[in-house]
Amino acid sequence: MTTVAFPFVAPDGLKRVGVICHRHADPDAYMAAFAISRLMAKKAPSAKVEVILPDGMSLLTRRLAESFRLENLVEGGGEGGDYDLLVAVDIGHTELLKDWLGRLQDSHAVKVLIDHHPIQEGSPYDHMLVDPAASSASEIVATLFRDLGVDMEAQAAQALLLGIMFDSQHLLIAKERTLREVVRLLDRGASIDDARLLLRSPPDYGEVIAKLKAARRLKLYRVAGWVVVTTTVGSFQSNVARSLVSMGADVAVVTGETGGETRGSLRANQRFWEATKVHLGTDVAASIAKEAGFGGGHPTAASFTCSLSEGEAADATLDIVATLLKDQPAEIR
Ligand SMILES: [Mn+2]
Repeated sequence: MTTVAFPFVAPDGLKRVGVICHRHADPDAYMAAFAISRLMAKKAPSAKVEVILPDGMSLLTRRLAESFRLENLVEGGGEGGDYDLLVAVDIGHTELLKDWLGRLQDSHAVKVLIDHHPIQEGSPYDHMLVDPAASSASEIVATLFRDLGVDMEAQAAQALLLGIMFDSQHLLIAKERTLREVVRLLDRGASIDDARLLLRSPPDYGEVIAKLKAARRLKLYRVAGWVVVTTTVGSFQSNVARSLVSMGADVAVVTGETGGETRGSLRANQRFWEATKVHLGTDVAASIAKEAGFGGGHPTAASFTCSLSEGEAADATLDIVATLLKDQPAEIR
């Protein structure tokens, strides 16, 4: 029997529920999944709820997961057999489900997506709770507790606060609705000081070296008055792109070859997005990946994978940005 509200199926009939994160799960995906497992424990106490990590988690997530342990954490393929309900959280591109995309498509389960990334065409879900205006998947889950009238315990509130803070640059880019949701989480017993402490990472020298190498190889352009930088590095592309934007670049394009493919990470500042309406996810990453790869993301943060070399991918991305800005890139030496 299907119902109109989450989980879109009568809870008493549920035996096995899977909550699927994206590959290399970040704190938003993991904490949203953690809170959903708590929500399901209340809605369907007799169901076994598994949180599924199709392809690992980030270092920070792994550290946080020690304080937010899950009873049934499935890493990789997991056990066989089917589920009654599958909830995918914070996925973005279905490609990020890795092997679980096939499992999901073949499953007889009711399939639900909870996401703040734009909906893709041909999504394999029966129901979608998608709100691209939300800061994070965690924010959507926080709202869900309220809508369903499910009591939220302090640990679930803390988990959701961590997810929201991670995806909103520690609330720096949080909108009013997000801040209101955060206050509700604090009322439920979450602590903002604890969240800040937990999200602080010791320096990772692999990342430090990647950033400094990328800085050494940096190419600098002026395009329609904007400062666009490109560089190549084999790892930590998104962290490198983020730090280049925090140094003042309007747009950063970081590409690198790993395991026979090229990954690209794109970042822009809010000023660039507001003035140009060039959407790094749908206009740039999706377009570079169209020929041979996949890509997408948000207006100011996007990524792609493609079969071009890292240098070609950086040049092609720069060309797309320049075309959208109706200008030629002028290299600054
Ligand atoms: Mn997210």
